[in-house]
Amino acid sequence: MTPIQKCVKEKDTKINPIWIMRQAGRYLPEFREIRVKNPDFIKLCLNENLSSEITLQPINRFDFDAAIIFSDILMLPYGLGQEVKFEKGLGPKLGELNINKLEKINKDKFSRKLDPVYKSIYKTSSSPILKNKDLIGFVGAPWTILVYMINKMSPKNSLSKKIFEDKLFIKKLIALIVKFLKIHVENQVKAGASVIQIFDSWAGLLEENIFEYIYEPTLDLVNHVKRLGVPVICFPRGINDYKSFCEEVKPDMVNIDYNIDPKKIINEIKIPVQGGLDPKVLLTNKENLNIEVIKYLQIFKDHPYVFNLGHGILPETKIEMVEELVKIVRDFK
Ligand code: 1CP
Repeated sequence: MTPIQKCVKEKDTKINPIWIMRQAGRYLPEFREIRVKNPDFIKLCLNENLSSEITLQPINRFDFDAAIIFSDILMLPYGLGQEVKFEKGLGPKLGELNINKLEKINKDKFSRKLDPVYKSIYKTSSSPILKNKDLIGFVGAPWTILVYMINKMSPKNSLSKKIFEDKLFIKKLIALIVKFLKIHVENQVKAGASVIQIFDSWAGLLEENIFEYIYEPTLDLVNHVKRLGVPVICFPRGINDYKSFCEEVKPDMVNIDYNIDPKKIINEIKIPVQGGLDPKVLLTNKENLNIEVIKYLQIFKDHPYVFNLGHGILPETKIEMVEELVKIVRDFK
């Protein structure tokens, strides 16, 4: 059994597997080297050899317990035929959203468009360096994908709440997104992903309709992953109430964000937990890192816990701080 599977299925508290969100990314010089030669981000994700190589870069360097496939949550709208571009400094830019066109996309066409992602998973999963490690496949949660598809850019840049007024349209689009997320997840598991993580990066935007837009569609997707026989981790970033999220959606594991008090979580949540550490702590110094990391490890010492951050690692993070982080986690217990 792989480390995360052990944590989920056996509720093993003796080990704290470690991996970090965005572990294959711009803080790694070897990633930057490939990235400058490949300015088109989507094309890079669709290059199965490079995507596989990038996926393994952080494993080669830090011996993490899990790899996460180098891809993006926005490959879903791309697979549905909506244009997706990444502009330097601006983040993603999506093209026109035409629901009539989207409704004409069938399963085969979608899967063919994303086939390099599945080939990359297949190739990576058979790599000897991943023996006894997890290979995590992932998707964005229905709500977060909907936000990007409708807003056509990161809500960080600008967001008009007005775009969520047409409830009928939203319901229709969410149903379509869920249908294709299920196909995307299924293809990833068939290709060799041993765990699925669902990123709901913009769950915190929603103040009402949480049941309809977050809990219900995510539960539908979570049940689908469970039927495929692999553990499913949810990351509802920024949501106020992790307790009711876990009770309603019932993931196998929940990733907490860095604004959440881990002491509150340990009293409220029975399922295995992942993450929490503020990625900014990695920008401070080793003494402070030690204090903050030990805090999480102590709080979760009798709880199945996968060490991770409370959001993605920042590009300016120093390699030696990541090395120190792995050492602290491995030396504990
Ligand atoms: O070089 C670059 O500029 C590319 C940066 C980059 C990378 C390395 C993007 C653009 N995506 C990725 C890969 C990626 N994205 C991975 C796999 C690699 C790994 O984790 O090691 C994963 C799991 C994601 C997930 C992802 N993409 C999320 C969910 C997690 C989160 O950060 O909240 C989201 C929201 C995206 C969209 C996205 N992709 C990239 C950008 C700049 C954004 C927009 C973020 C925003 O709205 O601010």
